[in-house]
Amino acid sequence: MSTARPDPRALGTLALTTGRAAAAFVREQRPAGRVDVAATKSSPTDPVTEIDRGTEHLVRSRILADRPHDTILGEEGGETAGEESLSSAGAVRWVVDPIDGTVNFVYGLPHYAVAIAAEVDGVVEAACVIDVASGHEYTAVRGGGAFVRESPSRRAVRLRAVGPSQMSHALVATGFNYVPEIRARQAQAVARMLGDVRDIRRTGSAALDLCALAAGRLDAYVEQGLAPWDIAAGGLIAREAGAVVTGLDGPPDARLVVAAPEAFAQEFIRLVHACGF
Ligand code: 2AM
Ligand code: CA
Repeated sequence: MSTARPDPRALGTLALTTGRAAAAFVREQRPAGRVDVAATKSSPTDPVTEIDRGTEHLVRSRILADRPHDTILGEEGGETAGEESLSSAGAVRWVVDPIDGTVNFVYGLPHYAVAIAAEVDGVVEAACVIDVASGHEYTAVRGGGAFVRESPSRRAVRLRAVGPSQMSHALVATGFNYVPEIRARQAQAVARMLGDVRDIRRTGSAALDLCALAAGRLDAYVEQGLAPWDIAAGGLIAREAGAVVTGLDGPPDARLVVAAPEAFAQEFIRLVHACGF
């Protein structure tokens, strides 16, 4: 089947309307207080996984209702191939994290997000990250800039990543993998970095860290052990706000994600390597 190359703005609109519906679902499904994961050991899945799955199902249904031939990669459901082979020109793959910041979600810390990215021929062309608790909507279309709206009715404000005047003033976000041995190594690298920067933040949501960098609320970001759905949407938003988002020897992947405003990126990347990330 041959398709015209999809319009990235139309993909962005579908990402945003879908993300809004998904965020509303997460908001409505989350019980008050701390989600008691342990209390439901007798059931086959815990309530968090249920909400995760329900949210991803909603996202998949909405996208496929509009674009039935697309491929979708989601944290919960894995990759479901569309009728359109990914090797054919103009093929679209959606990369979906139904809840990024799961531990915050469990504890009732208001810092978790729905993240949706649309790739065309393997390149992220449109993305949205919705901060579920605040309702803030971060969006980007490749080449068109990154924006935030405080709510659907508010006007979109352009985002601009801002670097620090010097390394010692850099506020750096990071995260730790769930695997104990990996997080111990990450902690050593972070400990080495602490003496060179203003301070470290560990917010628990990679997608929102990248949006915060885009909005100038952080100076840099480094993390290891992430999956494509953690970084696809936030990565485009950070890039479109003027940040470099890179990996160990090319694009970011599970081995390394580093992001910093363009003017500060090379210096920060050197520090990341020197610290042993
Ligand atoms: P999650 O909330 O969807 O699990 C926190 O540092 C960030 O890392 C979150 O975005 C979290 O995503 C992600 N994360 C932590 N450990 C991970 C792992 N083992 N695989 C993939 N993502 C992980
Ligand atoms: Ca995630």
